[in-house]
Formats: sequence, C-alpha cells, structure tokens
Amino acid sequence: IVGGESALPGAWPWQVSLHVQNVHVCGGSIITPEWIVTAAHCVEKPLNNPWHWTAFAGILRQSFMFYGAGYQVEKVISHPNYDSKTKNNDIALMKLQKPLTFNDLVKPVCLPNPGMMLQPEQLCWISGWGATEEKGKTSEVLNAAKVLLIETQRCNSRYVYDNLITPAMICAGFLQGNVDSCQGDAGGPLVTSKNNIWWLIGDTSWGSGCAKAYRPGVYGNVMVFTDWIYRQMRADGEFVEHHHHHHHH
Ligand code: 4AZ
Repeated sequence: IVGGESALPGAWPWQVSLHVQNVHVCGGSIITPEWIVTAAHCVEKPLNNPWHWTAFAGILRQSFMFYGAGYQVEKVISHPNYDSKTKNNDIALMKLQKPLTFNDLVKPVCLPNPGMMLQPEQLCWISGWGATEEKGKTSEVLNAAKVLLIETQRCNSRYVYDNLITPAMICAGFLQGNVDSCQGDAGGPLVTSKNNIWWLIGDTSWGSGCAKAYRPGVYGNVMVFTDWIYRQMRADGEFVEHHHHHHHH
C-alpha cells in the first residue's frame, strides 16, 4: 500500500497474508471460517497446488507469522474464465484445512449482493503487506489506505486505461496518484462500509506501476462473482455430504 498508514489491531480483521515457503506472496479476505477470497493471478500454476500455501489471520506483523500459527490450505479454486493476459476474472477461492476461530482480530467480510448500489465515487479502503513504494519491498506491517471508486467509463478513457477495464474489474484510487495498492497487495481486499457493515467490493488485481497519476489500482469486481463464489462453496459442501452418506449406507 502506497500512501497509507499502519493498521490498528482488529481494524481489518478479514485480511489474511498468504505465504509460500514462509514468504508473503499475496493477500486474501476471509468470507467464512473456511473460505478465503484472493486473486486468480496469485494461484497460477504451479501455485494452484494448495500445499504451497499457508494463510495467516489476525497477525499484523510479518515477523510474527511462523509456521505453527498458520492455516494450511486444502483446496484452491481459480475462476474458470480467468485470463492471465488481460487479468479478466482475476478471482480465486482457497478452502482451509481447518476452520478459523473468529474473535476480535479475525472476522469475515460480507460478499456484496449483486445489484448493490454504490456511489460513483464510493469511499473504500484497501489494505495489505505490499510495497509502500513502486519497486519497494513487502511491508513488515499491515497498511491500509482510503481510496475512491473511479467510474469504469472514466477509467476506460484514453488517458487512463484505454478500454482495458472489463465489467469484471473496478478501478479505485485517485487520478492524481499518491495512494494505491502495490506489489504484494494482490488478492487482498477493497472494502466499503454501508449501513454499518463492511462489504468486499474488490480483490486487488493489477495496475500500471503504483500510485502513478492516471494509473489507479484495478480490482476484481466481486459483485460480478458473488453467485460464482456461493456456487463453489455450496458444491464443496454437497460433495462432503454425498461422501458421508456413502459411508453410512
Ligand atoms: C501487484 O503486483 C500489484 N497499483 C498490485 C496492485 C497494483 C499493481 C501491482 C496496483 O501485486
């Protein structure tokens, strides 16, 4: 996160750090005790194999994340229409081997309802352990920043992203630059508070550099994926249920 501030304990309780071989690689968001939303580009082959991944919840400092405090990942589901070249449909799910225990520091964020009304420049927040400057290194502490949604028509204008923004993406930040997500924040949350509830509006996906003028952050448009997410979680539950029945009869 560029232009943000270090997070207070419990401020972003859905934020997880996703590690590969004890190194922070991507962010993610807790949506249930067992399921994490992240970006599909974080789990491209060979990292689509769940055994590469450990998730850390409720810990602000990278130096406090050690193997025993992590949650092993049991399953990785990448969006079937993810396009690695255009980053279209850049969303994935991770299922944990053991459920998280929710407390003041570990809590889920709500999935948005399709058609949920947002202001054209809705106030949102981004968070993560990504670089605090372009080409910088991963941050030791969790950072967060306030950003505004940017209408797709503006974000697609010739002086911004010139029609690279699909309906499955959403832009947020500031056209003057200075505040943005950056390398290492990918997969993490873009959230907004409405009716006193925090909603997962986006998952950090891409951008041209970090915090540059006319190059805002681009996020997966989670509202477009809500139905797909529920379907994946339901299908997984039915699979477990189906196997239990065979065992008993
Ligand atoms: C990344 O590589 C990344 N400025 C995340 C966000 C942005 C650029 C790159 C947006 O994780």
